Amino acid sequence: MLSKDIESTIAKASSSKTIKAFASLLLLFMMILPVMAHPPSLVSLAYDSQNQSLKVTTTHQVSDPTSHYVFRIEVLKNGEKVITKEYTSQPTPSTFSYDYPLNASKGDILKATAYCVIAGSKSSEITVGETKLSVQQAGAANATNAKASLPLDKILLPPGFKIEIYADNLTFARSMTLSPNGTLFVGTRRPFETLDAPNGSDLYAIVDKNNNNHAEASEISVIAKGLNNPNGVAFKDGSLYVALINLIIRFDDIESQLDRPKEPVTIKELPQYLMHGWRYIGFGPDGKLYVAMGANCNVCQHDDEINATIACMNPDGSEMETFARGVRNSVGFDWDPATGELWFTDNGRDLLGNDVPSDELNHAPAKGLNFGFPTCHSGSIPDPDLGSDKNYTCNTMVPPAWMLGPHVAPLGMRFYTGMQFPEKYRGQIFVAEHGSWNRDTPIGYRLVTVRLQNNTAVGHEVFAEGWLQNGTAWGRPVDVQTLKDGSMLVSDDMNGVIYRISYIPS
Ligand SMILES: [Ca+2]
Ligand SMILES: [Ca+2]
Repeated sequence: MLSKDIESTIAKASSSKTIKAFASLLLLFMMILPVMAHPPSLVSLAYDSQNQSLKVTTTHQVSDPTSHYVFRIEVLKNGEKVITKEYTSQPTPSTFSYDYPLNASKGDILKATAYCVIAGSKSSEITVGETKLSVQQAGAANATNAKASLPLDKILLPPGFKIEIYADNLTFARSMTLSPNGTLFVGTRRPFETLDAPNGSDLYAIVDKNNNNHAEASEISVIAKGLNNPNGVAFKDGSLYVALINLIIRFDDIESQLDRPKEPVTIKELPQYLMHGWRYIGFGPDGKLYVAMGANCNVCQHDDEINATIACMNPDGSEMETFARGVRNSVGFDWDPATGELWFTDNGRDLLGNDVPSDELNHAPAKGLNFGFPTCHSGSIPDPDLGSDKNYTCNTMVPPAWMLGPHVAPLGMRFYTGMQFPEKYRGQIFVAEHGSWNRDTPIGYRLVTVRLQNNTAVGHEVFAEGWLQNGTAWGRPVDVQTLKDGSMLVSDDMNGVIYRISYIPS
């Protein structure tokens, strides 16, 4: 609307073709810029006392408003829910407004939250009768030069451990993998709000050439730019495998050409699902490439066999088959070095409340198991819509090996195979919790360990916390990776950094 007004104003001011052309260019620039330049997502409220009507205006930049849209608007009056409206698309690919009849009087506090169908929500609040409109800007944080300002002293670790910055300026750093030579590869994924932005995100490699346990700028290579959310990385026989949303690609002989790699080879085409489409990959002890295929929904039944599974294939992409089904959204897995068996994290469905279901750590000792989604959550909770058939039972599904808690968002996980950390950590699973996005009281934003005994999970404790302070997160752990010296790297996509946690015996 704003752009149109400006265009017509400029066009009216003169009939000259040049000025009209300039106005069109300006309009084009204004339309393109927000998508290219990591737009903020805004929610603003305006209350019309005379007509007893609330206008909720949302900015949500998307390329296709029928597949990526604000699906729910909720309004609270003085803390009580008074409006819930659901939608199956949004009216425009950028800014749009909805008007709702609402009785409110001076002093009432109105809070509106707009929920994206993929993930993420934005809120804003006003007090009726106040002249100044309260607009809350809540774009995803993306400080890439944050090294100096990150409050690492807030991170609590067990005695003897310390945390420092290993690498920074790695915009949207996500999954990590280490080659046998010690090259660290780092995948990335854009924030939910700009997942489909045309400029994509980059892929990094780090070689700590001077062995000082820190990646100087000269030790970081950008392998590729502008990829479609290259979240997953895996390394085998000299080649780097990268999972984008819609492709798995392979860079051959990558370590000899980190700065100017040859064009990658596509080994597999995957569906372009935005929701839960950021793929995690890894090579199993069987030499197969495993890929997590997240469900293309919060909760749904689907015809697409590949949806909500962990699949595996030959390294050339052939003979893809389902390894595990009923997996909603796994963004981390690893094989127990003691047994060769797969363990994986899974993120539970949303919108069942603050405290259910629990996110999961799962154990898949064999192919062909079903881990419950979408009918059965955290082992015993039938889905209120899809699992309520009385003929249905959770008994045939594999329950979680360990309940990690609701909405903690467990992503990367690894068995600790190093020798630097004390004995009690060896063979344990470290899990990075990205943290909740839609829980009233935020939870997660930490590292936890799960203790195994006789191939069974028997305990769970917090290892590192402090990224969440007074309900506000300043960092979000994504993946963990042990270095050869036994120290542990932790990626953080909110700050675009990798931390290194080491242990120094007293
Ligand atoms: Ca270095
Ligand atoms: Ca499950």
